[in-house]
Amino acid sequence: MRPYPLIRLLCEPSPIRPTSFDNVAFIVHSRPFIAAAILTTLSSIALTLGQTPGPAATNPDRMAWFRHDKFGMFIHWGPYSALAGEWNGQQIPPHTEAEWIMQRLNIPVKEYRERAHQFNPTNFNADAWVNLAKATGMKYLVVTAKHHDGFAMYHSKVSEYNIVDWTPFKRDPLKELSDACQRAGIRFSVYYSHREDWDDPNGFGNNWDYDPAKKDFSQYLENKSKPQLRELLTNYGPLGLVWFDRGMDTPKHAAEFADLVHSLQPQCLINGRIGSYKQELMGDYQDMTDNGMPSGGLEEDWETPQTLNTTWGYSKFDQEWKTPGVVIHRLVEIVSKGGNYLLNIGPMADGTVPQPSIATLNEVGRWMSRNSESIYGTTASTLREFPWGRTTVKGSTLYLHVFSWPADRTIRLSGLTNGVNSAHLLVDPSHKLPVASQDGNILVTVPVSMPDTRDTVIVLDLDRPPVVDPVFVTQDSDTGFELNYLTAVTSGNAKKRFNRDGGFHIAKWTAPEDTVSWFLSVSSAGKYAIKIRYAAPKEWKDGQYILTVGSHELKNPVKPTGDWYQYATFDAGTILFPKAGQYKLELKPAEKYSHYLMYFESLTLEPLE
Ligand code: FHN
Repeated sequence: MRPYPLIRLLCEPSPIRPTSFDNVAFIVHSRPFIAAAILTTLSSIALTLGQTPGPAATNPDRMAWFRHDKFGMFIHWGPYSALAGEWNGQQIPPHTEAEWIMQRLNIPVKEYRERAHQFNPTNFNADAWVNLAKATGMKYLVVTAKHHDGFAMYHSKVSEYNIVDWTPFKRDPLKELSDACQRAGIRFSVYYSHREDWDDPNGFGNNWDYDPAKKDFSQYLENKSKPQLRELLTNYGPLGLVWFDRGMDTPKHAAEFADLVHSLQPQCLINGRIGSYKQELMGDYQDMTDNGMPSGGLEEDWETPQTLNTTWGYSKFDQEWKTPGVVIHRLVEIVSKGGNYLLNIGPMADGTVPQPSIATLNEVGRWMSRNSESIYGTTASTLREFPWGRTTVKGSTLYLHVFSWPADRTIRLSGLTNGVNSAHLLVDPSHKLPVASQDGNILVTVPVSMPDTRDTVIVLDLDRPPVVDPVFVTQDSDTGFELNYLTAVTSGNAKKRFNRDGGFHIAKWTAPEDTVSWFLSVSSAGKYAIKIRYAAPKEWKDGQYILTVGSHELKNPVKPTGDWYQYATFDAGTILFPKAGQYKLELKPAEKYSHYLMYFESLTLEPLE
C-alpha cells in the first residue's frame, strides 16, 4: 500500500516566523525574588558536586536487557509473612505495609527473633514462583534477600539470623530461586535493604530496642551490610540488578556500595534508591515512589514498583486486589512512558502465593501471550495520551492499545505526521484495517466489537519512526502560561527527570546547546511578567541562563536556593507579545559549566495589563 501523505496538525510550528518577534521587548527586573536560602550543611554532598553530574553509572550496554524486558516480578517474603499483619492480637493499621509490622508495633527484637525461629515454609517451590512470573510475561525477578527486619532469606555466613541457620526450614530459597530462574530464562535479582536493619544494634531504624546515640553505623555497614551484599554477589550467579531501598544518607556510602557491586559483577544494574533521596540520584536507573506513575515524558531509564493489593508483604487483612484489566492498563501506561513495571507478590508463610494474585497474573499472562510484541523492546511514545488508550513504539511500528472501543468504530490519532503503510489487529495480521486522513488526524476504522475487552492492540506500519508535531501551549484569554517539563521539548543533554522531593524537573544541562523550548499559542497580545522556578545548590551560583524569543534575549544569573531540591521562584523580567500568534520560547545555559544549570521546574508568564 502506498504511504498516506504527510499529515500535519493545524497548529504546526511552521507559522512561527522571526517577524512574529519584531516588537518583542524584554525588560530585566532589578528586584528578583529572594530565594528561601536554607543553607543546610553541604559538606555531605560536596563529594558529588565536584564530579560529573548525572546518575552515577548509566551504561547503555548494561541497560540493554532492562530496556527490552519491561516487566518484572517483585517478591516480598520473610518472617513478617508469617505474622500476616497481626502480632499478639494487635493488627497493623489498614493500608500499612505488612512487612513493617516489627517497626509499626515496636516488636522487641527478642520476640521477633522467636517468631522468625518458627518460620517454616514447607510448601515453597521455587519453580512454581518462577513459572508464574514466566507465564505472566515477566522477564526478571527481584526477591527480598534481606528486608528492614534484618533477617536474611538466604544462607548467610555473616549472621546466623538467616533462614538456613535460624529456622527449621534449613533450605536456601534464594539458591533455589536463582537455579529455577536459570532453568526458565528469567533474570534473577535481589532486593537488599542496605541502610535499614531493625535487628542489628547499629543498623538504621530500630529506636525502640536500641539507643540511637549508642549506634555505630559504620560497624553495621562493615560487619553486616557490605559482607552480606558480597555474599549475594558471589554465591547466586550473575544478578540482573541489586534493588537497594531507603538510600544511604551520604554519597560516599552509596558510592561504596555501588563500587562493591561493580567490582564483583560489572554488568549488574543498581537502582536509584542506593543513595540519598534528597540529593542528586545515583544508580543506573530511577525508581518512582512506590506505586508511582509519572505524568509522562521522562528522559531517563526508570521503573515503578507496584503492589497487587495495598501491601508488599503478605497481610491476611488486605484483600484489595487489582483486577487483571487494571494491571494490563498500568503495564501499557508505564511502557508507553518508557518505564518498567516491577509488580509485587507477597507469598504466605507456607511459601505459596495467594490465590487472588495467581488468578490475576494468569489473566495478565494470557493477554501477554497474545500481545507481548507490543510491550517488549518498545520505547516511549511521544504521542499524546488519547481518550481511547495509549501507544507504544518499536522502530517504524506504532502499537495502538485500545482500552475503550469507539462507538463510531473510528480511532482518531492526532499529532502524528507520518504516512501509514498499513494497519491490522495484532492478534490477526491478516485482518487489515482501513486507514484514512482527515483534518490532520489519522483515522483507523475498527470492527464493530472489541476483540479483547481489556486492551485490543492495533499495529500501524509507518513510513518511518513516528514524528510528532510539538504541542502548542495555549492560554485562556485572561490567564497566562504555565510552562513545565511536560510540554517542553529538550535537546542536547537537557533531560526531563524524576526526583524524590520535587517530583519532576529538567536537569543535566551544562552548555548552551542543551536547550529547552516551548511552543506558545498566544491569544492575547501584551506584556507578560516571567517567573522562573528552580532549585540550585550554592555550588551552581556562577551559572547564568538565557531566555530567547526570536532575536530577543534575556540573561539572568542563577541564584542558589539552598539545598538540592529546595525550589524557589524568581522574577525573570517581562516580555511583550506584540500580537496574537505562535511563538517559540527557549531556555538554555549561557555558557559551558562544570555543573548543571539548575533543576528547572517551571516558567510562568502572567499578563500584566
Ligand atoms: O519500606 C519499603 C517497603 O517495605 C517496600 O519494600 C517498598 C518497595 O518499594 N520499598 C520501601 C518503601 O519505599
